[in-house]
Order: sequence, then structure tokens, then C-alpha cells
Amino acid sequence: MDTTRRLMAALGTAAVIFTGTAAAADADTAGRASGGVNPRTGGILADYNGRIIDLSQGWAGATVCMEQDDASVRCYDDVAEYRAAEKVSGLDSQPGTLDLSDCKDGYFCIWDNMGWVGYLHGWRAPGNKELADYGLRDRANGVANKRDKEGRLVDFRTFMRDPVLKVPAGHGDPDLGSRDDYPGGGHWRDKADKVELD
Ligand SMILES: [Ca+2]
Repeated sequence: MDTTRRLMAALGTAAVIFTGTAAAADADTAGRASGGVNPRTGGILADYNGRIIDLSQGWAGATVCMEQDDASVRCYDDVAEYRAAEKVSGLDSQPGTLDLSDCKDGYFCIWDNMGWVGYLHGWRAPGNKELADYGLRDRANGVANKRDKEGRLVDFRTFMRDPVLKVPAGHGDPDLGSRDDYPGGGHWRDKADKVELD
């Protein structure tokens, strides 16, 4: 077999493997409801560009995901699309950037970068949200609580009590790395593993 044919054979094998993986992923999510759970991964399912994605396996190009009134989850390519679809003013922000105003009233939000920037996810309903199920474990760097009840960030630890950062209603922090209140010293950057909403 010459070099070209070896390469073609290798590509053919790769294509078959890729097709098989895609089919498995579709089987997990096809026909399932946005806001539901992928039983194989535990991941939260979201509606993104007309298909259902499993957030625990990556955001597939989305940058904003929001829980909806009906408990479904909807994701958007970018901030402009999100603001237009959900009627968010974005008045205090520069074009193309995320900011505090992108967390709507009634929502608890986390961003993966400090300064209200980066991947943004917001929740409305009370309950415990395991961030790994949303593809956001150890990633939160900004938080805002625009609900009327307390929210908390929790860091899972072994051999010690899980540290908890309380975020009262109406409060937030654009830079969890600047906080010095992590138990035993250190900061909250890239640490949160769970969101708890009263
Ligand atoms: Ca953690």
C-alpha cells in the first residue's frame, strides 16, 4: 500500500469512528426535552440552534444559556442574539461584551470570566444545580443574584466541610478571584461546583 492509500485508509477508519460517536450522541439527546437530563451523563439538555445539546459535554459553540419560565434551557451563539431573543437591554455594556445587565431580574447568574464576561448561565427556579451537569464545574469567576432569595456557591472538598459562599439577594461579585474569604485562605476563582438557590 503506498502512502496515499495508507492515508485514505486511515481517514476512512477515522470517519467511521466519528460517525459512530455522533450517532451515540444523537441517541442520547434526540427527542428529549430541553431542561431534561441525559440519563447516560447526567448532563442538562438545552435547546441550541434547533437541536438538543448536552451541556455537560460542552456548549457546542454557544456562549449564553438561560433557564426559561417553563424550566427548559435555551442557548445562544452570542450576546447580541441572546439580548434580542430575551429582550435584554445591555444598556451599560459595550457591543459584543457581556456584563451585569445580561443577568436579568429574577435570575441567578455565573460567568466563567471575571468582570461579567465569558460564558454566562442563568437560573430562575430554586434548587441545587450541580455545575458539572452544565459543563461549568470549577469555572465560575463572576456571580450575580437578581432573585429575591439567597443563593450559594459550594465547592466540593474531601476531608473538610464544603466551603460555601453566600450570595444574598441583590448582591454579586464580578471577580471571585479577588475575594479573601475562602475558608482557610485563598480565593473563589474557578472553584464552585454547585449552585444552591432558595
Ligand atoms: Ca471545585
